[in-house]
Amino acid sequence: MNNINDSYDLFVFLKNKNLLENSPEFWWPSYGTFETFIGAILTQNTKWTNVEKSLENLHKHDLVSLEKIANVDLLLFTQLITPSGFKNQKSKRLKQLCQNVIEDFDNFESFQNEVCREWLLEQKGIGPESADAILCYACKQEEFVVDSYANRLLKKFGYEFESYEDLKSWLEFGINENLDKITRFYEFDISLNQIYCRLHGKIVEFMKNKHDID
Ligand code: 39A
Repeated sequence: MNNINDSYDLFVFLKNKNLLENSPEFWWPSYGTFETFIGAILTQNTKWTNVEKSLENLHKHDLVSLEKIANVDLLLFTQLITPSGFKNQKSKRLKQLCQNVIEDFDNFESFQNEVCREWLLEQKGIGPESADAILCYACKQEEFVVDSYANRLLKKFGYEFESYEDLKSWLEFGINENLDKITRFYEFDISLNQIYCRLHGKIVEFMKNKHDID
């Protein structure tokens, strides 16, 4: 079995497996846009393919904008996001969330630049994983997303973590400690946020495609 001492070892283990060859560069489609903000909520407790169907419906109705969702007809919105499940809860929460963003930040660009984890965690229906997904993929902030895939992969390597925050710290620490070495793997300038995106994406793809650790 491969010996994984820290998240740098995990990075090296996943690096040459071509796990992102069919994905966008920073894995999450439309990285850095409002679409990832909605996707981070829609993906709660459902498969990504269902999220894609909801996003397609929203695009067809030209509703992928902060202002439009804040003012959307709730019945129509609920109908359009039905494929991603928990439709009544998610539509109500997403609409309210968009209204709160406008009230506190005025527009999505200011939200991207100014929001912090604490603000997100105060919002109804946003836990640590959704908060970090929004910060990492919609706001390009240096926050690693921890999900059940990361938990299950590290369990295979013999690790168990007591909390979300413990696993997040473990994932971030090994990367930060070896940042110079990691950036040299890339032929282009890559930021810490982008390294987090790619490593998180690799973990998800590795687990979804049922690869083995041997
Ligand atoms: N579970 C997931 C995903 N699976 C995903 N992609 C594939 C592209 N995203 C963006 C979020 N959550």
